[in-house]
Amino acid sequence: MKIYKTLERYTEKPDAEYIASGHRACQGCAEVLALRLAFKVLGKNTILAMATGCMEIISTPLPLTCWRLPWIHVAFENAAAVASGIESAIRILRQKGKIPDVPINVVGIAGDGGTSDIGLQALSGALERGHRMIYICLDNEAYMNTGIQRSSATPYGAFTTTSPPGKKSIGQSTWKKDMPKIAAAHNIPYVATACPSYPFDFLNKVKKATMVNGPAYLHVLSVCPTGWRIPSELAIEYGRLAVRSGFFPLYEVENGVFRLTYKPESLIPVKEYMKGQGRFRHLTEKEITEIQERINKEWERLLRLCEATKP
Ligand SMILES: Cc1ncc(C[n+]2csc(CCOP(=O)(O)OP(=O)(O)O)c2C)c(N)n1
Ligand code: SF4
Repeated sequence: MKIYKTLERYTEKPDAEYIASGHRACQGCAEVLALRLAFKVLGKNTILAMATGCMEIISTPLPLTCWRLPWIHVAFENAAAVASGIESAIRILRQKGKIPDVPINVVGIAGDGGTSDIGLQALSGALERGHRMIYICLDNEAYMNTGIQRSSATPYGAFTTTSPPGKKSIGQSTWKKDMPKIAAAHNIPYVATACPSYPFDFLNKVKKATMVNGPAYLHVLSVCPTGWRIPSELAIEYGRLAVRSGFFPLYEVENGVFRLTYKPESLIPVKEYMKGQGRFRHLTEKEITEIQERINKEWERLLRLCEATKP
């Protein structure tokens, strides 16, 4: 599918907003921007199952909600299980002729904690069963709404309140869990990484996710100025730096075929991405070099995967 540079190509109603203004996201939150864009493509025939995370907290403080869609609260661990149940129910009701046969997008959403830690089991089950649903992981790289605790998606070396750097600690001491590749290992029809700093690439991937017959997994890097300790007006810029440095490559896996959807001519040094972020402020040159070496290796590995799976 070609990447078009107009919103009209992806949605019949570019001006429609499914997240009303007045929600409580922090200034500059790229996570809520990602949702706003995604739902323009998903449209009104969408049912959303959302796990506890920033996006639930900011969008549905009881008794208020900013969602203009059917939305169901789920526990931290089971967004995928609830979405898969909704999908099954719709299928049966259709078979029985109890609801009209119109396309409905069933979407499960959770943060990186709700996905790569506590929701992984439910997600793996739903992907393995082949439900026709879209799962969106909003990866802000920590448990942000409960006070910036580390998750398994927190990058190596980052400060969080549960991975504080000090004389004997570098900060987060494990490397970021590779969730997109874990999803891809389920051999589902569509997996993609995305970032709202590249909005048309992101819209294209959401559109593709609506078109596949089976599960689609979207892993969205969602810059969080509050947790990353950056000025709120720089969220989009940091998303770009993450992609251009190879820290967060943009790629998709369609029926097992890996493809980079944005290939920088050359990668910028990861230091350019890390240097302005308070969460990495304590790192030494030696540690940043170690991170650079790891990124170089993973980038090479991704290029090899793209080459090896070329049809
Ligand atoms: C079983 C369970 N454990 C812990 C919690 C408390 N809790 C709610 S949200 C959350 C962190 C969510 O982090 P993430 O999924 O990364 O979303 P974010 O807030 O970063 O958007 C935690 C620990 C809970 N609700 N249920
Ligand atoms: S803490 Fe981060 S992800 Fe959560 S609402 Fe604020 S900016 Fe967005």
